[in-house]
Amino acid sequence: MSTNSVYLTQRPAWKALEEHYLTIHSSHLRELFADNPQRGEQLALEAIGLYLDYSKNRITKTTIELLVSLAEEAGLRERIDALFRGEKINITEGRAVLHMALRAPRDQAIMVDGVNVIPEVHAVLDKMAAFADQVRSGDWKGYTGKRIRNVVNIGIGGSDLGPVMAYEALRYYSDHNLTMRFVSNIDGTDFIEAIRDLDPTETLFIISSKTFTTLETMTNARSARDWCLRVLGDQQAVARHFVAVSTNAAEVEKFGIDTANMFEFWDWVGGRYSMDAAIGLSLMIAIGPEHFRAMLAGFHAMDEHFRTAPFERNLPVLMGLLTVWYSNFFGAETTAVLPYDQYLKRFPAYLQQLTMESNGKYITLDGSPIGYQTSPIYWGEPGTNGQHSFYQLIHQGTKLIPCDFIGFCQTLNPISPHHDLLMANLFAQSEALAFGKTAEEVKAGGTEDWLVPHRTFVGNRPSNTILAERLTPETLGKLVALYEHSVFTQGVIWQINSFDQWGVELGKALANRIIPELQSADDPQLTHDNSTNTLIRRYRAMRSK
Ligand code: G6Q
Repeated sequence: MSTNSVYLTQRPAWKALEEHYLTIHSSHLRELFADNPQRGEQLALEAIGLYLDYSKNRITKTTIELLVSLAEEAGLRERIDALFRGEKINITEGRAVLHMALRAPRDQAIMVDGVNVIPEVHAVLDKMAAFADQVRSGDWKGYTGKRIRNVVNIGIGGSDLGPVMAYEALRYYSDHNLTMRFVSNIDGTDFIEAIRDLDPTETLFIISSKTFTTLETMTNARSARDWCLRVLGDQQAVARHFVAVSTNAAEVEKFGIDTANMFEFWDWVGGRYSMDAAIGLSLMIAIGPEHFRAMLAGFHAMDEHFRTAPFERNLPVLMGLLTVWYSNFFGAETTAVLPYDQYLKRFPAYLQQLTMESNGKYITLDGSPIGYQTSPIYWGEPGTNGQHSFYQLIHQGTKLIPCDFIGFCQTLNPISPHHDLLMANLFAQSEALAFGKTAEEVKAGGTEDWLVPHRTFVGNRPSNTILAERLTPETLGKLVALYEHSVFTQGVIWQINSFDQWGVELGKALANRIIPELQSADDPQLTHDNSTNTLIRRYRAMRSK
C-alpha cells in the first residue's frame, strides 16, 4: 500500500494528533499566551505582503509539527507537484486542473497534453484587453452608434460569483462612468431589476457560460436578446450588444453572437476557478486591463509561494491544516469569514462556492465512503455589521466557530475617524473571542451575582487574522489564491477530488423532468413521490388564480 492510499485515520500523524488533541483541548488560550509572552509574534507568518497571525488558535508548536507531518504523510508535496505539472488530477472528469496557468507570466511554459498553454492564455488576455479598452474608450459602439454605458454579465455559479465578488472588491478602481450589473438567477426578477433603468442602445451583454447550455444563463440570455431586439429591431444588432465567454463556439454562433466576439477558455479551468480566465471579462472592462493584470500577478505570487514555501511557512498550507484540525479533531462544523472591509462584502459568498463545492464530498478519490468530516460550512458578513447580528453566537453560543478576520492597514476611503474605529473592532473581536472575560472580572466590575453568568465570556474561541497593507487588485489576487490553495490542501488531506461537483447534477436532472409537467396545458401524469406530486398540483392550480 502506498502512503497515499493509507486511510486518513490510520496514518501515524493522525493518531498522534488524536493523542495531542486531548492535551490541547483542556488548555485555554489565556494559559498558552501566559506561558509564552512572544506567542503572538512567533505564531505569525508574513509572506508576499500578507501577514497571518495564527497565534489565537488552539494549538502549540507541536500541533503545527504534527499537522505538517500529516500533510507529508498525505503526500501533499507530490500532489502540489502533480497539480502544477498539469496532471489530470480531476480524475472523475478526466481533466487537468490548471487555473494557475491563467495567471502565469508570458515566458513560463505549462504543458497540457504536450502543448504549452501559456501562449493561448495570453492571446485571450490580449484579446480581452483590446476589447475592454474599446468599450472603456467608447470606441465600441452599439447598433445605433451610441457608446456603451452599461455592461451586464449573465452567468451563474462559477461564471458569476468570481466576477461579481471581484467587481465589488475592486469597485474603487473601476470606471465609474460604466454601470455594471450581474444577472444570475433564473428568477425573472433578477433580470428585470437589472435592466429596469437601462437603455438597450447603450447596453452590452456578456454571456458567460463555459458550456453555453446552462438553463439559467441561456434563459436570461434569451430574455436579454428579446429585450434588446424589441427596441433595436434588427437581428444584426445582437453582434454589437452581445459577446460570449465560452468553450462552446457552436452554441455561441447558434445564439447569434459573432464568434469573433467570443472569448474562449479551456476545460482545464474549473468553473469556480475561472475568474482569471475570460470569465473575468466584465471585471476587466470595469477596472481596466492594467488592474486586471495586477490582480493576476497577485494570484501568481501566491501560486509561487504555495508551490515553493516549506509547509510550516506556507500560508495556504497552514490555513488548510488548521481547518482540518478544527473540523476533524474539535468537531467544528463551520468557519466564519469576516472581512473588515465593505468592498469585500461578496467575498464570503464567493468562498462558499470555492470551499463547499470543492470539498463537500463523502467519497474518497478511490470511491470509498468517508468516515470523517470534510468541508466545513463557510459563511460570513463584513465587519462590523456582523457584530450587531450573529457574533453573539460566536462569543457565547454552544458551537465552536473558527473565524478568519481579514483587515487592511490603509483604507481606500480615508474619512477620519472611520478606519481606526473599524480596525479597533476587528482587533477587539479576536481578543474577546480568545481571552473572554472571567466571572471574577465580571464581578470586579460590580455586576450583581445573578447576572454574572450571563455576562461572562469563556473565551478560548479560535481565530486567524489576515492583515494586508491595502486592498489593491494584487492583494485581492493573493487573498483568493490563498483560499484556493487552502482548499486544495484540505482536499489532499481528506483524500477527495476537490475539482468535480457531481452533487449538483441530480437536482438539475429532476428539474428538467418537472419543467414540462409545469408547462403542459393538460393535467400531466405525475409519477413522483406523494409530496412532490402534491406540490406540483398545488402550484398548477394556484398560479393562474
Ligand atoms: C463550478 C461549477 C458551476 C458552474 C456553473 C455555470 O465549478 O462548475 O458553478 O460554473 O454551473 O456553468 P457554465 O459556465 O457552463 O454556464
